[in-house]
Amino acid sequence: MYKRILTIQDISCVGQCSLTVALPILSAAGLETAILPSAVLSNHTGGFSGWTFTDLTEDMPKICERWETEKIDFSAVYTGYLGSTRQIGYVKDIVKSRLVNGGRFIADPAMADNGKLYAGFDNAFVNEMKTLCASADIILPNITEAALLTDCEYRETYDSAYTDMLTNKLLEMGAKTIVFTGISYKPETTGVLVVENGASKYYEHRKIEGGCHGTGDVYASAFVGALENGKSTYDAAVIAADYTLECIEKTLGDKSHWYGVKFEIALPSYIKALGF
Ligand code: PXL
Repeated sequence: MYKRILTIQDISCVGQCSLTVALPILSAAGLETAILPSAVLSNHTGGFSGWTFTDLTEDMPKICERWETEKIDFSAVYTGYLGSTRQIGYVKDIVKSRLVNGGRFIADPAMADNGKLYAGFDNAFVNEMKTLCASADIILPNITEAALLTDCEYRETYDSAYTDMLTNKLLEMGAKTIVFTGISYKPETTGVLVVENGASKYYEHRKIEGGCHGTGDVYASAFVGALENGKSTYDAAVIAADYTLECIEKTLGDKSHWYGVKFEIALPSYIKALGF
C-alpha cells in the first residue's frame, strides 16, 4: 500500500523548520505527504527580531470537512508546532476522523527548548498539549518539553533518576511510546532515550556544541519517515539521530547559516540508511 502521511505544523516561510523540513524529508523517505499548515510565519521565532503570524485555526475544521466528503484518510498523522490552544482540539478531531484504523499518531510537542517556552506560548497551551500527547501513540519531547508536560522543574544537568521521573510522569499522564531527544548525561555526549512497552533503550552519540535551530523538526521528520518505512521505534530513533548529527556537521562551519541546518545535503545518507 502506498502510504499517505498527514503532517500538521506551521509554514515558516524562511528558516528551515516545520513544514519546509518535514515535507522534503518525508518525500525523500518515499512517503506521500499531505500537509495542514497550523499558521504561516514570515520566518521562525528563534533568533529573528520579529515575524508575521497568520493563524489558520479557523481553516482546520473546514479542511477536515472537505476531506471527510472526499473520503481522504491518512496512514499516519504527525504533528509539530501548532498555532493556537484552540487548534489542538481541532487536531484531535482530525486524528479521530481521518487516521486509518491501526495508523499511528505521532506528536512532537514542539513548544519549548533550553528551559524556555517559544515566543507566543503560555500555560494554557501547555495544558492542552498534555491532552494531545496523552492521545498520541508516540511523542517526541525534548527535556524542556517533558518538564513542562509533567509540571517538573527543568534541569540543565541531570542523571537517569531525573529522566526516569519524567518518564514515569509522562506515562501516568497517558503517554504510550516516548522518544526523548537531546538527553545528555555527560558533557561530551548526548542521545535519544526510547521508552516503549515498559523498557528503555538509550542511543548515545557525540555532542556537537552550539546547538542549531530546527534540529528538533529535522529529527522528528526523519524519525517518522523511518518508522513509516517499517523500522522499529528504536531503529528509527537511531537513523534520525545519525542524520540530524550529519546535518549539524554540514552546517557548523558556516556562521551565516545560524537559523537552521543544511538538511538537504545530508539527505543521501538518510535515504541510504532507509535501505533504498
Ligand atoms: O523548530 C520549532 C519551531 C517551529 N516553528 C516555529 C518556530 C519554531 C522554534 O522556534 O518558531 C514558527
